[in-house]
Amino acid sequence: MAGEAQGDCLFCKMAAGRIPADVVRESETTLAFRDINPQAPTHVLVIPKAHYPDAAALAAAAPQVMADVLREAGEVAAAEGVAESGYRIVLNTGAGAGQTVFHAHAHVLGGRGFTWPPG
Ligand code: D5M
Repeated sequence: MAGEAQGDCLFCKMAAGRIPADVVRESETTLAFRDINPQAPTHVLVIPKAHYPDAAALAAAAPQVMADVLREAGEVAAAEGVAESGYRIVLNTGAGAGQTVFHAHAHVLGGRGFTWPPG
């Protein structure tokens, strides 16, 4: 059922504290931790603690939690000192777009320049 922890999900295990995470922020509904393979000086993932396979599914089933994720992304950017210079929030959705972990997450990338279109 939507939102229920999945036993084989890496980010569900991190949300439950069963796999270590380099946590930078936590709220009642979200967890923010550093990406293990950073693509920018600041690269933090913000996840809902509950399981949804991607951001669109999260927004459809729990729009307030999606709003929490985006608010926390902004708080991370401010805390990391990248809000002024600009930062990127990325929601890879589907394997074809580069999603590799099928638990919704927002990438918060900052601290360097960005090009458009993205790769
Ligand atoms: O992004 C999934 C991201 O998850 C990718 O940038 C690596 C990151 N990742 C994978 N395992 C870990 C652990 N254990 N800690 C921190 N970050 C991790 P996607 O958009 O699905 O490609």
